[in-house]
Amino acid sequence: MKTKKLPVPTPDLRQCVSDLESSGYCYLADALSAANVSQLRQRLSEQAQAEEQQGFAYKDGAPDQNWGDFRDEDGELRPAAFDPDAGGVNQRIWMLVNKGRLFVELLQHSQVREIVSNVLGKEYLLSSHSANIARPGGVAMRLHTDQWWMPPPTRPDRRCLPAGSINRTNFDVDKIHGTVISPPVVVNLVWMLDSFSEENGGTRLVPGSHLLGRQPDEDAVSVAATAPAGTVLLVDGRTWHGTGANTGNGERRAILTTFCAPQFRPQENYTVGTRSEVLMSADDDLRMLLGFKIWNAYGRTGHPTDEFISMGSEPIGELSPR
Ligand SMILES: O=C(O)CCC(=O)C(=O)O
Repeated sequence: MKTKKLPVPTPDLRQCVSDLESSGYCYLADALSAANVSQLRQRLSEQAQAEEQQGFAYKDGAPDQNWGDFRDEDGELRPAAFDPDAGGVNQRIWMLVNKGRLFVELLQHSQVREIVSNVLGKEYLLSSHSANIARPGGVAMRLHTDQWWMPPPTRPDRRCLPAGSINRTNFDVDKIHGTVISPPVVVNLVWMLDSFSEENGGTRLVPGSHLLGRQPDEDAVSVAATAPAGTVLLVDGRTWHGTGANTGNGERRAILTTFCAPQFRPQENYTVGTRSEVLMSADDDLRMLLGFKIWNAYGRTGHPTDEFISMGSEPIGELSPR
């Protein structure tokens, strides 16, 4: 049987687009310079250490972490995503837009943005911008997709799970796999600040799973993302993936940036949570990513034809004629 070649790091954008389409992920080689990687490592490590010292650290990847199994309507075992109280050795650092200019600058990477636009179109939102430091002893994360909430296609005669009732452990999956599937509405980036290997917990990926139209199978066979520091891994929102187990003896630092199409709700709420100094220096592109640009009259606070919303101005309230 002829096996399909798996994506390898390449500086060729057309190859990246093609790998993303056929395998559900691609690697953009040398996306970050060595100097940039080293500055990002330093800022990230300082922030991680400070969050730990000051009691804000969020940890996961404990050996006994309950990632949660559940059975769907048909009795099939489905994986849940993470347990918020898991504990463990891996450290997540959230809301990077507020934690340093270097992190904000990553969002302007033109080649990466070109690949993302190819999937999501001209306008999209930043859904989350965080980091995951996978440490020795951290166990593998359950395979999941990054658009698990997407109501899947269905049949006219089928009773669906109400869209608002979908959660990380309760998906609606019709058994019409292979005929129609949902489009990608999310692209996830993994900026490698250390070289990724099987040993240090390189992201697990199931090549081609983006075209299966369902949530991950319990026994799916995955491969580890392996590439040098400075590479960006781009993952289609439907691809089955998760952090690998770090069985090595060094940290695997990565920045995780997720974009979603503008009609969906981002994971991190930037219109409320972005610090004022970041907003003050934001250009229109960053304001779009952060959700301040009105999309087809959605996201407005006043007139539907306004282009952007702004912070700090009091909305029109109850009025009386003069
Ligand atoms: O850390 C990684 O390699 C991937 C993390 C991931 O899949 C997630 O946070 O959803």
